Parts: sequence; C-alpha cells; structure tokens
Amino acid sequence: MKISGFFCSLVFAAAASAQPKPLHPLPTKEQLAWHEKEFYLFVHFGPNTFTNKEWGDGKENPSVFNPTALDCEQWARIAKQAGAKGIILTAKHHDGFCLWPSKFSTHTVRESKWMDGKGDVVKALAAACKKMGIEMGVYISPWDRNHPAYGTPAYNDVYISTMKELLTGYGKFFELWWDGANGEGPNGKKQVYDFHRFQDSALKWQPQLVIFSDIGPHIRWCGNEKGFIGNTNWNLLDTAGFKRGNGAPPTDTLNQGNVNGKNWIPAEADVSIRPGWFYHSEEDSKVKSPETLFNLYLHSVGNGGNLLLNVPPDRTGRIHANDSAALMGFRKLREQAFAKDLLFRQTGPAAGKANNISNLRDNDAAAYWYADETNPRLEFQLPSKQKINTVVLEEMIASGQRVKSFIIELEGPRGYQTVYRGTTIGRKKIAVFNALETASIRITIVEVKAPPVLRKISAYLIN
Ligand code: FUL
Repeated sequence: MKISGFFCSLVFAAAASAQPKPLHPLPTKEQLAWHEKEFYLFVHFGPNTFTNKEWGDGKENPSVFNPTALDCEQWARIAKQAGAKGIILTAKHHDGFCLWPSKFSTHTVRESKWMDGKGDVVKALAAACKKMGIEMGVYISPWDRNHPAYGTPAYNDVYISTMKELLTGYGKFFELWWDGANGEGPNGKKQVYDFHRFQDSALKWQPQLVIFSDIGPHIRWCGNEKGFIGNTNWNLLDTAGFKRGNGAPPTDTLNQGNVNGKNWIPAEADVSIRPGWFYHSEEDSKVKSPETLFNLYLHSVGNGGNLLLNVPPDRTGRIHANDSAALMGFRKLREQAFAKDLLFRQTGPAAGKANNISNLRDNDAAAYWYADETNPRLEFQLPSKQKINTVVLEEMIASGQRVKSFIIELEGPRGYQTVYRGTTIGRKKIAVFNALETASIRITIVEVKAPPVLRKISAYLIN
C-alpha cells in the first residue's frame, strides 16, 4: 500500500476483518480521559512554606500562613504555558491546615492573618484554572496532625464532611489525591480510616473523579517519588489483601503493575521540581533543569503513565522565576523533540474507521489498527534515508493492554539491525536508541496477551 510517497506494509499478517475483542480489565471513560492528560502540576503550599518545614505537626500558629502577594492566576498561567493539563493543590496536608475556611477545623486560612482571615486559596485557584482552561484536583491528606478527633472513629465523619465541603463547593475536580503517609510513630495516634465510605462519598458528589492512592481505586502510586515508572508498566494491579500506606504492595509491583492484574489502575509519577515538596529558599539553586525534566517525562509518560510535577509557590504566594524558567525550557524540549514525525502521513485519504495500517500514521485518536494474529510485523518505508533515534508506539488502550514485548529494527547497510527490545507499550512507549540512518523501520510484536490493537506509531530524531 502506498501512501504519499511513503510505503507501509504489514509483512506477515493480513488485515483483520472483525472488530477487536476487548481484553479485560478495561479502563473507565474517566480513566481514559486521565491517560490523555499526560502531565499536570502539583502545588504544595501551606504553613510549611512559611515555617520552612516538610511535615508540619499541626501545632503551628495559623497566623504563620501569610502570603504577601498570592497569585493563583500566575500558577495557572504558568501551568498552561508549560503544557500542563491541570493543577492538584494540597488543600489539606498532614498538618491539617485547610487552605479554605472549613467549618470542620480551627486550623484554616480563616484563623490566619492572610486577607484578615477572609481568603480562600481553593476558591482562588478554582477560578484561575477555569479562566486558563485547565483542570483542578485536590490533595486532602487523610493523616491529620491537628484535628482533635484524629485517632477516633469520629474523625472518619470529620474527613467525609471536609471532603464534602470541597467536592460540593468549588466545581468539578479531575483527581482526588490520597496520600499514604500515616506516620505518627509509636506514641502518636493511629487512625483506622474508613476508605470504603470515603470513596463512596467522594464519587457520589463527583462521579467523574479519578481517585489516586497507593492502590487506587483508579490511579496508583508508581512506588517512588523520583518520577520513574517501570519500563515494563502494566496498567493492571491486584489489590486484594493490600492496603494504603504500610500495607501497600511492594514498590516494584507498584512501579510495574501486574501482568495479569484484576483491576485497571494505571501509574502516576509524583515528583518535585525541587528537592523538597514545599518551598525552601535555600533550594532556589536546586531546581531541576529542563533536560532533567525531559528525562523524567521519558520515564513516566514515555512508559505509559502520567507525570505529576510539583512546583511549590514561595512565601509571596507566587511560583519562583527559576521554577517557571525550568518549566518553559521543559515545554520547549518536548515541542522540539516531537515537532517532526518522520512517519506522519502528510496527504492521502484518511482511513477513518476502516482497519487500515495508515491509521497508525495520523493524529486521529479514535482511529486504530488491529491484527488478527498475535505476532504481526509492520514495515514502514521512508522516502529517503533519515536519521532517527526515537520511535513512539501507542496501544489503543480502550481495548485493553495487550502487548508484552516488541522489537524495533532499522535497515542499515548490513540489513536490518535491532535497535530496541521493548516490553509493554500501553498508552505510550517512547523508545529511545542510538541514532541510525535508515530508509526502513520494522516493528515486530513478539509476545501478546491478545492480538494487538495499536493507535499510533511515529518516529523522530531527538537532539
Ligand atoms: C508524601 C507526603 O508525606 C509528602 O509530604 C508529599 O505530600 C508527597 C507528595 O507525599 O507521602
């Protein structure tokens, strides 16, 4: 089949005729929408910003919270310009301090000096995100070192009331973040959380939410706070017998998922642009470089998960210039890297719903190609020799995650040579290898759980 001067062919498989049979478990439509976000910001902000701590003990005087020039629109503008799809705010961190005037706490912005106690950071950020056309999520720490009811069954009701205020008073959120930390230690209070009730309540108020925790229910922790999701990454996880926090699955399981896992619970990589989660002026010179951030992108989004990048505002309540510059540099690196898809079908008829291999070479997210055998080999001819060092593969995950391993070969002077041996693909696999000049790319799907359903294949030369 010849398309706009490029050839692409299916070497050992005939085009299938039937629709692909879904391979369970499948993502929900909310999870599919979440997968498409790829990258969004985390904002850690609260008393710790002013006390120079990472974990407040809940005994801090609320008057310490006093940003001099809080500007949530600046956060949202920077997020938008960085290409982030949303912002998740620490509405309540472990110190229990609420960034909104909660009726269920006496440790809130209302008790602070900021705006004479009349301010509401959640409200300001919700309005800013709306204005900038990005989405918002909330981190509501279950662990609360301030609330007097913490450590008793009554706290579960307090937590639910707190969630209700947030989830019914500020518009729609895309993600709810449940931190696994519960570490008061031997002399501290221990809470038995009623997570089932938390989950049912949250979804009753906002059914579109995806809920993050170590083990989901919708999104899982990737097992580290360094921004690295496993090279092998199944969107599937077995959660039976596991708990959040200390009872969570081993970190390498969280990092890679379970090949035959019973639930669709994809991985999110939370990592900070600075060494700490909260702002500390002594870390102004330790902001990650655009190159480091790009590398994190390759190891999170490029391994089929999402990247949640923390950018903590300073004591004025604004994002520091160093962080903002790093974010803009990061956006530029992504744009440059993926500006020219050497496999992109420039012209020629769109295949639309037909099961056509040329569906892999356009930007139609709904168009895909599926094989009716397990080991298809796809060959793409370029019109002339080009240097490439990156191939991006995407599975149509609405049909389930299927590919267990694949090989990329490029034709060189001595015939085809293997440049990359991959395992899972999932939503996206960015395969980077040593640059080679070639006129032909061959991709063989080696091992599968079911015949593959692919959405896109593209090739680049990244500098
Ligand atoms: C951890 C917390 O203890 C940190 O303070 C931070 O919020 C991070 C994202 O999660 O578990």
